[in-house]
Amino acid sequence: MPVDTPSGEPPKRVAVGRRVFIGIAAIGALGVAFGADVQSFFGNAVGSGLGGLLPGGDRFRIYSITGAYPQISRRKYRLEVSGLVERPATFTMADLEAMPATSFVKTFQCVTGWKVPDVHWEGVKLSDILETVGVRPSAVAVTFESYDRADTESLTIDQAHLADVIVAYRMLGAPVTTEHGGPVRLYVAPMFGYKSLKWLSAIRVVDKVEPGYWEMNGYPVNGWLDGTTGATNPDPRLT
Ligand SMILES: Nc1nc2c(c(=O)[nH]1)N[C@H]1C(S)=C(S)[C@@H](COP(=O)(O)O)O[C@H]1N2
Ligand SMILES: [Mo]
Repeated sequence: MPVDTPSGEPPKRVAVGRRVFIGIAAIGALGVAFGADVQSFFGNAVGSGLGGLLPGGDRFRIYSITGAYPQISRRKYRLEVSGLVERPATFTMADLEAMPATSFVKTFQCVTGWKVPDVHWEGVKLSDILETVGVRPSAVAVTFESYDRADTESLTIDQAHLADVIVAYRMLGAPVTTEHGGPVRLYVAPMFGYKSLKWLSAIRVVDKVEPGYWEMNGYPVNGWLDGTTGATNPDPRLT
């Protein structure tokens, strides 16, 4: 039940020209289905730092720019990798699962303030995928596309090679659900949640950083959780 509400994620500097739809799927400690108004109140309250006082604390808010949750079966899922690479490739679920898996536990943080501690993630390192296709020397950045045909994201080549940037197929101890961006989403562990694009459809290696959907709406391109804007970033092309 997507809810037509003004953006749950007010932009820092740039006016949002369109509304962001926030679908509500995972709510209530007891599985109680709150009404949309109550939930959007929680969303706003959490964004203003009251999250710990409310029953919705420590829970994922399910976001979808479009209001829809693209349904892609594991059998039909494909990840296209192209651009400035030696061997463009299309990965199936089986291809991804045959690659070395990496897993870790980390607090998930949305830039609006809500966070979920101790989230277990599993998938393939983005760097392993990039190695498989062979990144050309002219590569500067990587862009990501979603099956929702709305969200886009980008990382520099150096960021894309960090060991905790993964193409995730398991989350919270189970296959990534449709609401959370399954069967495959990106998880950029060192950055705020908006970098972790859901329903990942394509990875393109490109020659410049292309700000994604949330960046066009005012969020920093370098969404480091520690708030730095490039100090920990080894790539001077980014700042
Ligand atoms: N395709 C897509 N990916 C997305 C979003 C979105 O709206 N659409 N929202 C982002 C934001 S702002 C956050 S905080 C996380 C939320 O992940 P969740 O919906 O699994 O809780 O997804 C990110 N990835
Ligand atoms: Mo977010």
